[in-house]
Formats: sequence, C-alpha cells, structure tokens
Amino acid sequence: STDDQEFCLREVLDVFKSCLTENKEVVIDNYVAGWRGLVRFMNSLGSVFSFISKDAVSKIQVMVNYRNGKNGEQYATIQSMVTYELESELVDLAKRGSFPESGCRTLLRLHRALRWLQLFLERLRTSAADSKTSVMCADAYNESLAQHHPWIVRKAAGVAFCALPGRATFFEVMNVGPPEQVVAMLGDALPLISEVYQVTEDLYAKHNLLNLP
Ligand code: 1Q0
Repeated sequence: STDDQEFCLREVLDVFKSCLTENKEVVIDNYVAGWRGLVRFMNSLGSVFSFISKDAVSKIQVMVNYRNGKNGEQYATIQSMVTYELESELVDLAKRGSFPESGCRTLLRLHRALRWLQLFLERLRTSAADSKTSVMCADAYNESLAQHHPWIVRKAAGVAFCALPGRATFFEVMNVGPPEQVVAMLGDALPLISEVYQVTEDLYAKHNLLNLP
C-alpha cells in the first residue's frame, strides 16, 4: 500500500496483525506481505544488510511460488500447508534430500527470524534514549537465530549489526512519529506478533517440525 519513500513501520506491523484468522490460523499471504515490508525497511538501512535481505527475499519467493502454483489453495494458511505437505510426504524430516525447499522448512526459517524481531522490538520499546541498537540487535540475535546459524553467518551478522544506525535514526526511519509514539505503537503491535509466533511455534512443535533440516 505504500511506495519505497513512504515506509511506515506501523503499516508493516499491522499486516502481521491481520495474519491470524478467527480460529487462529496464520494466513500465508499476509505473513509473507509482512516480511516484504520488513525487508523494505531493512534495505532502507543500507547495503551492509543486503546479504540478510537476499536470503529473506528468496524464502519469501519460495512461499509466493507455492501460493501461485497448482496446489496454491493448500498453502492458504500455515496449518493447511503443514497438513498438506506432511500427508503428501513433501518434507525432508531428518536430513536434506528430495525436498530442500519445502514450504515447512522455508517458513520455519522465517518463523525463527520472527522470534528475533519480537525480541529486538521488545528491547527497542523498553530501551533508554542512549541505548545502542547494535547491542540490542545482537542480544536478540544471540537469544534466537544465532542458535541455528553456523559460525561464519554469526560472524557476518555481528559485523552487520555494528553498522546499524543509532536509536534516534532508527525511530525516524520507522516514520511513526516522536519516540513516545513509536514506543506506544510497539506496545500495541508486539502482543500480536508474539501471538502469530506462538501459534506457529505450537503447530510446529505438535508435528515435531522445529528442527527441519
Ligand atoms: C535491522 C537489522 C536486521 C538484522 C536481522 C537479523 C538476522 C540476521 C540473520 C543473518 C543471516 C542471513 C544469511 C542467511 C542465513 C541462512 O543460512 C538462514 C538459514 O536458511 P537456510 O536455507 O540456509 O537453512 N536463513 C535465515 O535464518 C533467515 C534469516 C532471515 C532474516 C530476515 C531478517 C529480515 C528482517 C528484517 C527486519 C528489519 C528490521 C525491523 C526492525 C523494524 C523496527 C525498527
């Protein structure tokens, strides 16, 4: 709904809000749209982050391709995707093999990154004016995604974090208004992001999919 200049983080986070249906299914189109918005935000921070956004973009594209494919209806929600791919045996469960880009494993990578986002935004929300974004980002990363990344990726991520702009610039780029408003917006958005995260986490746990290769 917005072009590149008109980035507003509130709108992006609202997309995540709209992911959950009444019976708590996660709508993949909205989930993917939320990630698109985040990637746009990340790209506006500079080219140091492009190795991160490239990977996110390629995973987004995998999901979009499933949606547009002949079994697109099966990929309407994360729940329907899990049921479909498991019943049709389209997932490499123990080691990578015939289905290196299953919807289940691809979405799991984004899901883990959503945990990072949740932790990072929570730190930003409660941070003091002089807090360092690089430290908040690294702490959130170490608590989440880092556990799934090899050493070389962790190293590169650490370098990228040092290039993050300070808290004030960050808040400005969000385009939400003065810091008080950013904090309030994050307070509204975070519980919904957490809910999307938790619903997905519970689903994956129930089907034993949290460690897909
Ligand atoms: C703003 C700073 C962004 C920092 C993002 C932290 C994540 C660092 C991740 C670095 C690794 C990326 C390189 C590729 C890794 C893949 O190997 C890995 C696994 O996939 P696979 O196929 O090899 O098994 N991929 C992933 O783990 C997916 C990583 C996706 C990261 C997507 C991050 C996009 C985030 C954007 C949010 C922008 C900031 C929002 C903040 C808004 C509020 C101020």
